[in-house]
Amino acid sequence: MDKDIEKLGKKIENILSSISKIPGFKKLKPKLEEFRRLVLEKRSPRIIVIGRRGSGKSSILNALIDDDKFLATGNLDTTKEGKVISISTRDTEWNSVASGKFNLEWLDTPGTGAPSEKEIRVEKLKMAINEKKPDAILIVIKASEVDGEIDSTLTDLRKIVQIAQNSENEVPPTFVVLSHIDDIEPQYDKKPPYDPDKLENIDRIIEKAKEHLTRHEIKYQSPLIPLSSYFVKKKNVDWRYNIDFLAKLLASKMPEITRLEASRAFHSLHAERTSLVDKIIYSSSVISGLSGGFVVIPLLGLIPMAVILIFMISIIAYLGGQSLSKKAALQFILNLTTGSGIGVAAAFGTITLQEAVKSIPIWGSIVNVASYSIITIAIGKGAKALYIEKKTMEQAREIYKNEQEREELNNEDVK
Ligand SMILES: Nc1nc2c(ncn2[C@@H]2O[C@H](COP(=O)(O)OP(=O)(O)O)[C@@H](O)[C@H]2O)c(=O)[nH]1
Ligand SMILES: [Mg+2]
Repeated sequence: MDKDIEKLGKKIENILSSISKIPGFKKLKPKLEEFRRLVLEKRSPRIIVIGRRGSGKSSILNALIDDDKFLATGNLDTTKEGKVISISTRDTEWNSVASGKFNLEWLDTPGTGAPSEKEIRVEKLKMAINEKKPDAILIVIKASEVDGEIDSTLTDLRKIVQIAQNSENEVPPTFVVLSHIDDIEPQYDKKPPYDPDKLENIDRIIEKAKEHLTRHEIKYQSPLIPLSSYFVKKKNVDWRYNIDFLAKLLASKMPEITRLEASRAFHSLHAERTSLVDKIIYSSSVISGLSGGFVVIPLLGLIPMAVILIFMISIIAYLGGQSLSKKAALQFILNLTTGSGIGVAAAFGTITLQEAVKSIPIWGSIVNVASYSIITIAIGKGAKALYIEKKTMEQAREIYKNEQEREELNNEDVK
């Protein structure tokens, strides 16, 4: 699927360079440049997580992606039939952790470890960082350690942190997480929101951790993040604390080109996904308005409008965790705009994509440049309803109809 989006993205690049000569493009350029970075140049975020074994590194990833089984804690988890239901990552190297719903580059490392492993691990980390620079670094310290063995932990982690931060350009944003925060007294108070006495204890731990970090000369960005990653879906237990805050912080501090994959992966980022979708719809409407019909784009294969719509729908569905083929995206347009695309659907097996595009009724109804934008917005909102807001096709159709009528009225006013 990702391949399809990439191919379509190349075609959108073509369209963008063709329309860059049109008067009126200049004013829209900043928005379209933003669209280019967010969507066309998107790539997976690369995150380094540093913390002792058992500090909760894997659990943080699980909590962010909302899958309590994804990364193994200890031995591989398998079902009775022997099917692996969780994966484990190799330490101190880049791992592509991915499912149908997300793509991340993840490197976790337990510190330098025993003297026998020390040099190997340092070398491994240097190699990994040479290969790919991290977009963010997370240092994980168990909250209960702050009052105890933190000195030995920080002495050990410091070396690794400094290597991870080593970069010719900018030091990647580095955050410190105080994990297992639910274990702080009073222990019966596990599920947020916490009582005032627990919050007071947490504040005290944070202040103390800050002193330790300064003394060990570990550089990081404020604020320190008290965190709980503990949740077990099957038992209906959810003690997660500040996971949504961490997700937001990461997504906002990493490069713009990682935003789309970050907001796809981190489950709590509903608002970020919605805002991205709105930007995608807006930019697509601008691109289809400018390219509407009269720009000849060599070697495109399909009419520009079809490419733009198929790309827009595919990327919206992708953000919603769904893969669509080009045909499925076209089918969606048919269902949305006519109420039933069954006839053409049946024919999809025997006709080409180009022919199928021509059979979609909206093409005939497009009369002026503004209409191209209107149709794009209306279809985009329909896709948003179905794939992001998880509404029914019926509701999406209603949204499409209203949107189109509303925009047409606005357009009349302007005239
Ligand atoms: N109560 C509680 N347990 C946690 C938390 N984070 C991790 N754990 C547990 O601590 C153990 C080690 O966690 P894991 O994520 O495997 O640590 P890693 O070795 O750093 O990857 C597991 O049993 C987790 O369920 C947390 O925030 N609260
Ligand atoms: Mg782990």
